[in-house]
Amino acid sequence: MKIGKYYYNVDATWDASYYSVLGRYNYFLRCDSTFDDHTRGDDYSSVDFYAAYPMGSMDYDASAASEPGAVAISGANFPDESFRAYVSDSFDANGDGVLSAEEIACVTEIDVHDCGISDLTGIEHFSSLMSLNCDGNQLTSLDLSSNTALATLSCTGNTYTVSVDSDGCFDLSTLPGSFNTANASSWAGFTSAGSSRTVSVSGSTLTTAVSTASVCYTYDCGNGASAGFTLLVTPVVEPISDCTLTLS
Ligand SMILES: [Ca+2]
Repeated sequence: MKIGKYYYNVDATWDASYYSVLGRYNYFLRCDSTFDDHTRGDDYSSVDFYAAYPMGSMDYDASAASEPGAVAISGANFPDESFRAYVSDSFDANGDGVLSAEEIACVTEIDVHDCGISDLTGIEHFSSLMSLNCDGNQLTSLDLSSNTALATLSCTGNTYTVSVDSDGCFDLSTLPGSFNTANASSWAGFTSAGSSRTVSVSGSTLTTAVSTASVCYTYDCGNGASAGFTLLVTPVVEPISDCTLTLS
């Protein structure tokens, strides 16, 4: 089983620590060094095997994720797959799939430019973050209200493609992440040639002319920061109905 960057022995879950906890089981996954009564075949103990499948350096215990201040590197906490992979590769120093309070405290800079990220949910856990570069992604919103140490933000060139219906309407609540209409302002629409087009927002519905190719807005990220985002608009081509082709 792979957790974080390391492999653990799944068969060690069988009464793994029965004798250490009187009267009940305490399941965990053993690392290689504490599973010394297990015999490996040659194919699974070679230098090449260990290089390809690095073993955990300590037993995995899910209770580690419930330590004060610890955050599991999970889909629930970091929904965007690319951002989650970046967090795992960059900040999970011991590779246990969990950000400890100590690991979180070490994170002062995040540079995820051009990573194909559409949702930076999870950024709120990095309370020591001082510098964030998220240029060139597919972000449509950003909440930095918990990043009170942030001093430098670069958030440019974020574009996300949306489809409007034949009335030029789009439901903003379907954007990834936690887009809040109340935080968006200065709406502006443009044709592909750069001419202005009217944009109106009512509730979560954005309405614009069908000829609009892009919609720009300013977003209040909290904590005194703001950023500009762009929606690239693709009109839906609806099928022509009630059409009879007559051959003569
Ligand atoms: Ca960790």
